Amino acid sequence: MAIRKIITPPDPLLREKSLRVTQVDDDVRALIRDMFDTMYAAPGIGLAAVQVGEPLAIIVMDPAGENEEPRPKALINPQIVWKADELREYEEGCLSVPEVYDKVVRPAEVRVRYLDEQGEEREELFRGMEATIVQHEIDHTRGILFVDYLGRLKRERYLKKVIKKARLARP
Ligand code: GNR
Ligand code: NI
Repeated sequence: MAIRKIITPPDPLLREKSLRVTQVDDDVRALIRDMFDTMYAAPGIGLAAVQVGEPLAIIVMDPAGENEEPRPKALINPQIVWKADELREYEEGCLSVPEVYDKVVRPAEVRVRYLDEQGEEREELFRGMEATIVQHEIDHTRGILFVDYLGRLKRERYLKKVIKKARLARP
C-alpha cells in the first residue's frame, strides 16, 4: 500500500498527453493499487495516473457515497466512443486544483471503451455522477483540467491561486 503525492500546477506533466498502456502487467496493477490508495486517502472519487506523476492512460474511480458499498473501477486506455446529446451540469473539483470548485457542463451519458485489469477489452455506459467523473478523468489523460472549460478569466484566476498557495506552502 502506498499513498503517492498528487501533483498540482504548474507541473508541466498535467498538460501532457498520457501514453497508452501496451502491456497490462503486474507493474500496471501495482500502480492501480497505489492510485486507489491515494484516491481513497485524499479523499477523492476519481484519479488519473498522471496526477501521481505517471503519464500513462490509466484512471480509477469510485462513485459510491459515504454510506454505500465501495464500487472501485479501474480503466486502462479509456476512450469515449459515444456521447449523449443531453447535457448535465455539476460542480466539479480536482485533487490537482485544490480548493477550487465550479460548474462544468458535459454530456450526461458516455460510452467508454477500455481495458480492464486483466487486459480484456470492455465497453461500458456511464451516466449521472459516473459520467461526470469518467469524463473528468479521461480529460486528465489528455492534459485537460476542468478549469479549462470555464473561460480564460476564471481559468487564469484559479490556476494562479493554486500556484500561489503551493509556493507559500513550500518548506
Ligand atoms: O474527487 C474528485 N471529485 C470530483 C467532483 C466532481 C467532479 C469530478 C471529481 S474528480 C475529483 C478527483 C480528481 O481530481 N480526479 O481527477
Ligand atoms: Ni481531477
